[in-house]
Amino acid sequence: MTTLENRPGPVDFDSPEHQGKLAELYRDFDAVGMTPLWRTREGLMPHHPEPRAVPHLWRWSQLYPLAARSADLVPVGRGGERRAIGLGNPGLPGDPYATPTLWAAIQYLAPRENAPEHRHSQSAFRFVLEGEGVWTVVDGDPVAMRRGDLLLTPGWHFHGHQNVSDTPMAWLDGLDIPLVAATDQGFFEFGPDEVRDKATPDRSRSERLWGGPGLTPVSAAGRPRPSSPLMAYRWAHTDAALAAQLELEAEGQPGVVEPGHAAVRFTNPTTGGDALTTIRTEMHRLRGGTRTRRSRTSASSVWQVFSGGGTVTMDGLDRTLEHGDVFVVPAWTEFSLQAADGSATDGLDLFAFSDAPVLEKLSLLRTEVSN
Ligand code: GTQ
Ligand code: FE2
Repeated sequence: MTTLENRPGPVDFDSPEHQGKLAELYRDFDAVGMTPLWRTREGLMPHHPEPRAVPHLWRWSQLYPLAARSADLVPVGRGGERRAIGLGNPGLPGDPYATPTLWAAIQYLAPRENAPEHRHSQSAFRFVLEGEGVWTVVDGDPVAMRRGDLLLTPGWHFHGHQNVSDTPMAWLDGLDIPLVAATDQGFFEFGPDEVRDKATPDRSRSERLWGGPGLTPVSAAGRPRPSSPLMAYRWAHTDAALAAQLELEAEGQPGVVEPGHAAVRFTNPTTGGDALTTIRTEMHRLRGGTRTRRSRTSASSVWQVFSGGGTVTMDGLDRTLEHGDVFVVPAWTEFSLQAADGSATDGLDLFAFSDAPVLEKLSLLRTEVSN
């Protein structure tokens, strides 16, 4: 083998002859699609994540009216499938993606509108900021969508939506569309043009079977499923769990994430893990005046202000938070939250989703907390 040490004769690396040969070699590499690592290592293997996605915030006061305008101009139907409008990160031009792994969209259904059934390998959830009157029908099971609820559509479950009310309704969709695209895993099938079960029950069949706290049907016990069989996580339960954490804190008992900061994760009752295989979903509540520790994580996340107000700080830049605002925290971005204090909007409730479950399964998730 030839090494630098036993190479025959000295080589003058600076000679014009050598430089010419080298340029020729790189041209010939390029012609056959070969790329030497020594010319690209910094880009391919950075010392720490250098996300292309940037911190960004969309105001609900802009998103909602724009979504409403599209309802006057664009019908919902077979083909387009959904009146969903993706929120594109300015650092990912050309792709309507919030982060390299996550799709976030505002979906809008006008009164009496019906979005046809379909299924896809991408996993989805809906989070409801405000309103009601829509049922999402998941594998034939009608699931009511109301303020503060999280509704699931795990991958390859048929789903359609119908607005049975006389008012429009808009909500936040989250999907793993970019992850599925990057790994070439997209499968899609049309279902019926009309949603299969037009009933509008208060509780879905999935909630009747799986909605008792700590209660697993014995017919299904001991059989873990990849994603949650419970399709709805109701605001009354989420709200009570967050309130209880802060009450326990006031009593000097453990439970909160950090002082003044309560949080719950939406989990799969058959495993205790994340409700969806590819997307972590959580609800956070900050007591008025609370500032969270500064942290950074290799997961990328999208947040929506559910109620209250405050400030988010990303890479040292503050942005004020108002009702419904949606913001992106890219990978490895220093991040903290502050809740408003002493005003009409005391405290801060936020819904959050991230790609953390994917990174955890691949042993890629890293998190640092500063103070
Ligand atoms: O509601 O089925 O935002 O299939 C993107 C793709 C929503 C949905 C989106 C979808 C849906
Ligand atoms: Fe869908």
